Parts: sequence; C-alpha cells; structure tokens
Amino acid sequence: MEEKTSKYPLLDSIDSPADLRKLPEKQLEQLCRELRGFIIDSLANNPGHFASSLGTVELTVALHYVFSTPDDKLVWDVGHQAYGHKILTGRRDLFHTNRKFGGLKPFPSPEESEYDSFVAGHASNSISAALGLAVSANIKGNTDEHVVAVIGDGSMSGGLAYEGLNNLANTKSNLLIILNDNNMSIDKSVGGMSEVLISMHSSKAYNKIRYGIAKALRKIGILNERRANALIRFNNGLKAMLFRQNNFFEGMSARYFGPINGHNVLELVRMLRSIKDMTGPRMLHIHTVKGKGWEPAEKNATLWHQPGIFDVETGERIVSTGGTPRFQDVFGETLVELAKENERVVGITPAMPTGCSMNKLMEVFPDRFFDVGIAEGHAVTFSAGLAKGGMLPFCNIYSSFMQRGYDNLIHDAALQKLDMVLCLDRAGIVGEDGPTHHGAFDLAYLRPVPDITISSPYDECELRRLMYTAVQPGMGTFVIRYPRGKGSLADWHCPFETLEVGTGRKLTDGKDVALLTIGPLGKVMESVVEDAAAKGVSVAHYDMRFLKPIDESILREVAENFKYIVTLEDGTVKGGLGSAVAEYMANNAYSPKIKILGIPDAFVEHGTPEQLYEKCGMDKKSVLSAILEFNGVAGQ
Ligand SMILES: Cc1ncc(C[n+]2csc(CCOP(=O)(O)OP(=O)(O)O)c2C)c(N)n1
Repeated sequence: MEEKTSKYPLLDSIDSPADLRKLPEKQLEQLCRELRGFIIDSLANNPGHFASSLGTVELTVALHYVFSTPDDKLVWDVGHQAYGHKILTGRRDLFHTNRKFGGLKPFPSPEESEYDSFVAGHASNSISAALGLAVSANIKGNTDEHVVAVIGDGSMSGGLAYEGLNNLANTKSNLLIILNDNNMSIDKSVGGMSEVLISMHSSKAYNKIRYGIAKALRKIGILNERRANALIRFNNGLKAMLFRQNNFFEGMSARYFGPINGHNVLELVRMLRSIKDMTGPRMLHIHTVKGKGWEPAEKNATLWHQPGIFDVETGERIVSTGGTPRFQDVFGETLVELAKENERVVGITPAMPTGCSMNKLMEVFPDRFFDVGIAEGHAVTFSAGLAKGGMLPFCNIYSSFMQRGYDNLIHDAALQKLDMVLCLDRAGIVGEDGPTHHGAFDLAYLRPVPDITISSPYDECELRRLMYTAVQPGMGTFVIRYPRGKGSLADWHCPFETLEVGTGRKLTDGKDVALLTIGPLGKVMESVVEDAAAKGVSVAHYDMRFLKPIDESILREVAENFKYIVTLEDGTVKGGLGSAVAEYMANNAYSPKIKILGIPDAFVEHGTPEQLYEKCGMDKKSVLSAILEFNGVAGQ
C-alpha cells in the first residue's frame, strides 16, 4: 500500500520551539510556507481570526528561532495573530479544536500553555505587561531573560500602549517591542500614529542610501555581520543625520530599529539576533501585509479578519444568507435615519465601524462619523465633549471593551448629565471569543452610576424605539445594550415612537411564578412560559426593559402577588437585574423567594452561545426547570 505523504512534512516534525531551533536557517522559508498552508487549511473548516495570523507567520518563526521560549517571554497583543505561535508550541494536533467548546482557547492564555506569557484578548496591554515581566526579571537578577511584546499598528492606537511606552524611560529592563505594522486595524488604521508610521516606512530614499553605504563599508571590511550592533547603530545614526527625524519611539526611550520587511524570515532572524542582547528597551518596526499569502484576504483584510468558513479551492467565503437581521444592522440603519432627521446626531466608534455597522453612517455622513481607533476611554470622553458642544453623540462600544471606558463614563458623561447615547453591542454571552469578550459585566458595573439610564431592547423594534427615545431632549446619558447576532423579527422597520423611561411591561398574566427578564433573552423565553403552562405552572412574564430607573410599579405588583420570582439576564448574577430586584424586596420589607439566573460568578469559557447558555443555566430547559422547581416547593 502506498503511504500517504504529509502536506506539511517539516511542520509535522516541530512539536515545540526546541525542535524549530534545531533546523538550519535554510529550512526556515519552507517552514513558513507550511505553517501558512496549515493555517489556511485549518481555518477554512474551523473558523477564526484569519488575516492577522497569516501576516505574522515569518515573525512567529523568527521569534521562536532566535529566543529561548518559554524561558524568554513572548507577549502577544490581542493575541488574534498568534495562531502560528500556538501551532509551533505543541498545539498543532489540537488546533482543529481552536475556539470550540472544551478545545483550545481563542486567545493566548497562560492557563493553556507555558509559552503564553500573559493573557490576551483586549488590545494594547502588551507593552505594559511585558514591561512588568521585564522589570520583575531584572529585580530577580534574571539578566539573561528576554521579554518581547508584539503589538500591531492598530493596537498602538490604544492609550494603554502609550502609558506603557511612557514608562519605558524609567527602566533599563530588557524589553523588545515588535511593532507589526500592516496599516490595518480590523478596518483601516486611523489617526496620527498611523500617519507617523506611514511616513516611517515610506522613507525609501533613506533605505536606498543606507543599503548602498552599508554595502560599500562591508566590502572594505569596516562593517560585518559580527559587528552587527555597530551596523545598526550606524543605520540609526545615518537616519538621524540625513533626515533629522524626530523618532517618536526614541523620544520615548526605546532604541528604534527598522522598518524592515516582516515577511523575510532570514532578515528577521538576522535583525533579531543583532538586537537581542542589547540592553534597555528597544523597538523593532516591521512591515507586513495582513492576510499575506491568501489573495482574497490581502485584497480585503477587513472581510477576512474573521471570515467564517471558506472554500480553499475557490477562495470563496461560505456565508449563510437570509433570516432575520442582526441587532448591529438595525442599529446601523436606524442611526442613519436618526442622523437624517436630526443634524446634531453624530457617531463615534473605537475601531469597530464594520463590527457595529456604523460604517453605514460613514457612507452617508462621513463628516459626522468618527472612528477614533482602539480607544474606548477616549471615545466616551470625546463623545462627552461633543455632547457638551451641542452634538447628540451615539457612541457604540462592545460591552466588554467598554470596561476600558468606565471612569470616562462616570466622570466625563454622567457627572455632567450630558445628553449622549452609549450603545453597547455584543452584550452578554458572545460565544467563541470566550471570557475576554463576553459582555458579562456591563449591567452590574453600570447600575451604581447615578443619573444614567440603562436599557435593553426586547427585540429590534424596541432597539429602534430606545434609540429614538434616547435622542429626545434632556435624556442625559442613555445606555442601550444589545447582544451579538440575529434578532427575531423579519419586519423590524417599525415606526419611531418614544418609550416612557423606566417602564417595563407585562407580557403574560400568571399566578404561580413571576419571571422578570431584561433584553432579548426574554423573547427567547416566551416558549418556556408556554411549556410551564403545559405542566400546570402559570407564569407571569415581565419584560423590564430598563434596569435604571427600574420599574418599581412592576416590582411592587410582583412583590404583592407572588411568592416566587425568577429573574433572568444575559449578564453576571452579581449586581444586575437580579440584585436590583433583591434590593428592592429587602428595602421594602417584602420576602419572596428569588432565583437569580444569569452568567455565574466565574469567567465563562468559549463555545457556541447555545453551549454556553446551557452551561450557565440560562437556556430554555434550565429556566423551565428553575420555574418548575419553585412550583414544586409551592406545592409542598
Ligand atoms: C480593547 C479592545 N478594543 C477592540 C478590540 C477589537 N479588535 C481586535 S483586533 C483589532 C485590530 C487590531 O489591529 P492590529 O493591532 O493592527 O492587528 P492586525 O489585526 O492588524 O494584525 C481590534 C480593533 C479589542 N480586541 N480590544
């Protein structure tokens, strides 16, 4: 029988970076080809972050080749570009489980591998984290340990990255920052830093002169590879002399090298070797192409950031069409309608125009749309400034990323009672992106903030109504949170009408148990109310709609008529709707039995939303049994 030959013979021999380091340099290019092929083949069937990891193939190989991982530490920013790193660090055989329930985690995690030096998922933390690791190595006297942070130009737009850079001046620690510059965030990179970076890698004249002079000096023996440090210092000196460039990173006390081609693995290896043992903070600027090696992704990296499954033969994405629209689409369309009606309406997004559908506003009113980069805190304060200046800002932030903007909301918006709308997309369980991305905490962290409104729509029509209500005069800071994914209405385009702030509604009458829900999870539970009725338990279902101000007339009605209350929210059980109901009962001397259902007080892993709702006891079956269990108690 003929033996099947592997598509990836060299990659198959690499079970750890130690194996990689045994390869001769001349095999590295082949390894890169195989690694890229493996990522493409895997992601075609098991979807995930695609284009970013294709852009870092050569860098990943070079880093593990030159540095002694895991003793040397690699800190990946966001970590969506680290699939190659996972594959080379002993997780190749499990890579088909990536992002699946019980399988490999979506982002690097020290819980999963000793090669993952720090948690990743939220952008712009790598420099601070790596600096902390480097300083602690220094304090411990581990002077041989190297720490490397890898950060993309998109993530360099985040304020936290600058706080880390600013702190470099205080340390002589052994830190190397790799700036992986592809001029893309998920959408196009925006802002001043992206301009600075473009000017850095467009200084072609300098590169030409540099190579010309260096070649000549090498020829006459003044420079050689062994004297690489001298060569690099020469390059930097030349740059300063010729262009009097004020290098931003050097100003921040990092010695700056580059830009170099991040797809030339041998050049990367040479450069990393040259600068590896220098002391103090350094930055290597590399230039890469997002989606490198997969033509459709190179052409449209935004679409291929996270493309879903696709056909490797044709290069076509396999997308399911039809069905109800996503909440984000309804948000995007409605925002444009509101902007047409009211010229003070403006839109702000921190780097997620496509993700939250604010790109629709960008197309119609480019002057009233602001992508501020990965800068959630700034997005909130900038919106507050716009509100103070007389605009009506809609600031859209994913719920979990909003954690970065908490004080900005309290200090800059709520305290001044500014009229602005904060839309939190991806609220609740998000699925495969896991614990860094679940929008688990917003209800709980927002509820204590005075003078704000917190709401969540039951369906897409209600989203439109809430958005319309939020732009009425004097509404203050108005939060609308809604989940990832599709809604429930085929015809969502209902007419605008205002809702009375702080009011919920009774959906079904009942006498045994009161079910209080907030948001679209309530809609999902309509059939549970019917199932309970079929089992002889009569459930009164209330859609609370507002967490703050909460509808106390509903709470009073429930307190006076029911011994058993079940609350359900797509958020943590600590501090949200359930807690608000329990507080009300305690403060008003009612003592019903309350069961609070929601995301448990634990970090929830990754998986499909269905799997996770079941795991958290928030699926239909679990809610039904919680209701029936109460009734069993009632019957005793
Ligand atoms: C705090 C935060 N905000 C937003 C995101 C969503 N996000 C994930 S990757 C990404 C773009 C990152 O761009 P870059 O660092 O340049 O990496 P690239 O994908 O271009 O390689 C964004 C905005 C996030 N992960 N964390």
